[in-house]
Amino acid sequence: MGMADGTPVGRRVVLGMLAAGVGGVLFGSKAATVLERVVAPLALRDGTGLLSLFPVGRFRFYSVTGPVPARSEAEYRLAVGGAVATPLTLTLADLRALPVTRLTEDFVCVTGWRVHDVKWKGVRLSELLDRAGVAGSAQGVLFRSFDGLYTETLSLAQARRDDVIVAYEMEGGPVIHDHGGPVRLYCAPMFGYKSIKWLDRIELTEADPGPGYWANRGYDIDGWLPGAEGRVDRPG
Ligand SMILES: Nc1nc2c(c(=O)[nH]1)N[C@H]1C(S)=C(S)[C@@H](COP(=O)(O)O)O[C@H]1N2
Ligand SMILES: [Mo]
Repeated sequence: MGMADGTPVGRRVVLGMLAAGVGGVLFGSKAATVLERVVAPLALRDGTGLLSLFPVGRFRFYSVTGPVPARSEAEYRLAVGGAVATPLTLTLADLRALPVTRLTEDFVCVTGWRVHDVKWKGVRLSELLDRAGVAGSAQGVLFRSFDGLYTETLSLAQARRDDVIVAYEMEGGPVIHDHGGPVRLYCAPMFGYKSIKWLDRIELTEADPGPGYWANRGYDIDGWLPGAEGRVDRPG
């Protein structure tokens, strides 16, 4: 989200050309293109986070916490816990060994930017829930990020949709760090803020998990894209 939604760019907003060093941290030292090195460091800071002003590739990057320490594919673990029969700790290899789901959908941020036909690959969240064995007492799902701040939540029915995946590939390659890699949630029927980046824990909660990071700040807790709630999964 980043740009103060629906409000004119106000005095809180400082348009800063970040020092090249800061851009390097935010966008990764392995930035592949000149675009990423030269253009991406032009960022808008609005008091809630940092948003790249110009697309990098087809995307903008957004993080409420600014730079997030990278986690390598080898050290990455995803925990599934809380109200489950069998808590899981999954490596990236474990995730890749599970049945694959591919989705191609527009990625839509509530602030107005949209990326058409983004290809995602991962494992259905429902697959992980089934493997962990959701307890009858579970009321919802809470997602945590290794940025240490961002959270998201889904109802059990939302979490079981066919178009909600734990994604490890995007646009034909690994989910890169800036996009929340090695693993992020991709919740196709909802606005981008539901797709938590740098996912490291999925928790089945005994109470209603309530709002996540942005819903706590006024956004709709469900975040349905127009028409998407009743939509059936379109694989591909
Ligand atoms: N951990 C974390 N996840 C996050 C965010 C964030 O700031 N931190 N921003 C959300 C918002 S508002 C959007 S639009 C998308 C942006 O994804 P991108 O940076 O890959 O374009 O990630 C979502 N997930
Ligand atoms: Mo967003």
